[in-house]
Amino acid sequence: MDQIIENIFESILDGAQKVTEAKVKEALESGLSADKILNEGLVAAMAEVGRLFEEGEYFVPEMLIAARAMQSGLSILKPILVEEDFKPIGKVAAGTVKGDLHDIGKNLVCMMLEGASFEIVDLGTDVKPEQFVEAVRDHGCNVLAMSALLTTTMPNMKATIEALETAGVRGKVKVMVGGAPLTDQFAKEIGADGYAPDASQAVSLAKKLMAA
Ligand code: B1M
Repeated sequence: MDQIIENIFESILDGAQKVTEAKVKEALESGLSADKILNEGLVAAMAEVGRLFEEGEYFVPEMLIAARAMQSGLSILKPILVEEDFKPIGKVAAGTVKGDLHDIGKNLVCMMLEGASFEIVDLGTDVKPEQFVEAVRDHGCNVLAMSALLTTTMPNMKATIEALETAGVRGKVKVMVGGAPLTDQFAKEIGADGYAPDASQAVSLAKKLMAA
């Protein structure tokens, strides 16, 4: 691993937000690609945070400050990953489902979709089924993107699809789902139109769903 990527990785584990920001800038200046910094530095560090949490070495406060450091690094990469001045190819309503506050993966998916010229209506976290329905109805979204990181909140994806059906708007929107505990099988079971395991595959999926 490049020394500077290692520094970014360590700074996130330490929750050292300012160091993460400085090192991400330094890495870009040294010519490393935003993609490499993102995947080998930021995303890899969060996976390690998860492992340390599982082993009882990290607790919620450590996860939280690591997440803040990761988000600061991400905000520096955003202008590079997302092109300004684009003509939208579709509108996506995105959010983390009810009861779930994890937003790093969802933000990354939004950023990549924006970079691929989708307009994003970001509903944030803890989004109730009726809020998703409202967004589809009020903003005329073509795609609804739901994220869940907790096994306990995954059922709220099905509840959202049911709410779309009840409101009579299910046929107007393609539903895609993702998040670490999900599988393709789960997506099929709940009646989603597609599942993507990561942010870049979320872009291909959204394009495929738009074309269908
Ligand atoms: Co939480 N947490 N957390 N946490 N947290 C996990 C998810 C956990 C797996 C940790 C563990 O035990 N190893 C575990 C869940 C266990 C389970 O459900 N089986 C867990 C737990 C238990 C909890 C709490 C219950 C802890 C507690 O309070 N006792 C609590 C719940 C709070 C709540 O939501 N109601 C909690 C809280 C938190 C923090 C707030 C401290 C913080 C979140 C901060 C934030 O997001 N702003 C946090 C964090 C940081 C994590 C871990 C460590 C990292 C998550 C992350 O950001 N990963 C996580 C462990 C892990 O995932 N290994 C963990 C990086 C991110 C880039 O990846 O989100 O997977 P990810 O997104 C990927 C893909 O999944 C995919 O693309 C992304 C990029 O490639 N993707 C999509 C995601 N959404 C998509 C949507 C798509 C397509 C692809 O289409 C629509």
